[in-house]
Amino acid sequence: MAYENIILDKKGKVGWITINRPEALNVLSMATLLEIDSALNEIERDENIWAGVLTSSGVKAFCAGADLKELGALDLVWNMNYSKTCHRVFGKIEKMGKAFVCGINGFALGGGFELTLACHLRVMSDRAYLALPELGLGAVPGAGGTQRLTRLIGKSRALYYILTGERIDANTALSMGLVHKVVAPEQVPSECEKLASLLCQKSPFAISLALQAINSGSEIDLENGLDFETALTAIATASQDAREGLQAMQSKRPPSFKGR
Ligand code: CO8
Repeated sequence: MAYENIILDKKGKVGWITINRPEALNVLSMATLLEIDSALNEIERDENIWAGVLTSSGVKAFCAGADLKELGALDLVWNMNYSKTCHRVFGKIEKMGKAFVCGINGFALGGGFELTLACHLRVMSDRAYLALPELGLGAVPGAGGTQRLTRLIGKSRALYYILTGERIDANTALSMGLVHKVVAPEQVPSECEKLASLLCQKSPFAISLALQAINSGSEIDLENGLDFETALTAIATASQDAREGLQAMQSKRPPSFKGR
């Protein structure tokens, strides 16, 4: 499929989605969201793609959030549909079963910040910042911010950043575990590439099970979460990849996983 607002690249086993409207601060118009959705479907269907990178063009803005020109019409039904589309598309990243690295190369505001939260690993430029300015616009962080940020950094901190809209710089984000790596702006793509290629050395089947265990398990009580973990461990044990992983270990050679 041809895209206008994003670029989809397949480099080896990694699918790269780049939001490509730097002149418009890479805002998430509905059209852009739907293109991201289609690109995710392509990545999901492609068995040769084992991991994803989500980033954007330029170094000023990773994404300035929802397109305020669209949202500004204040059409209740349209805006609810927008929020639900964000939930559906961002949820696809989270639950697809392939790990996504987010390259935050500039500020990530509102829906842009919320998009980063759906990815599994985050690399942030030391000049970037994150913020949820929605309350100051008379809106709420309606693209998953009230839920995912709270789960990632805890209720107390999430309350602070949502209520104040205060900017979170890269080192503060790192100290809270909100991002995993902080690098110079020009190193964001190479650091994403490094992490993604590390992911591609693991069994993609085991990664999908681990993501399921973490995503679903963290929403239930510990006892049921541990039972779920045992069931997923049994499934992993029956895979060809587990056999290959053990044989490779015993023969002191790198494993050659197939995702089966
Ligand atoms: N949407 C559309 N246009 C934007 C946006 C945006 N989010 N942000 C900036 N622009 C436009 C500006 O209007 C301006 O346009 P023009 O040149 O035509 O006047 C241009 O981009 C450049 O902006 P600035 O001159 O302000 O550039 P600066 O470098 O000084 O500042 C900032 C850049 C910091 C990004 C500043 O523009 C800003 O604070 N923008 C608002 C960002 C924001 O509030 N984002 C959150 C949006 S709300 C959201 O994402 C909620 C998602 C979930 C809601 C679901 C409920 C329906």
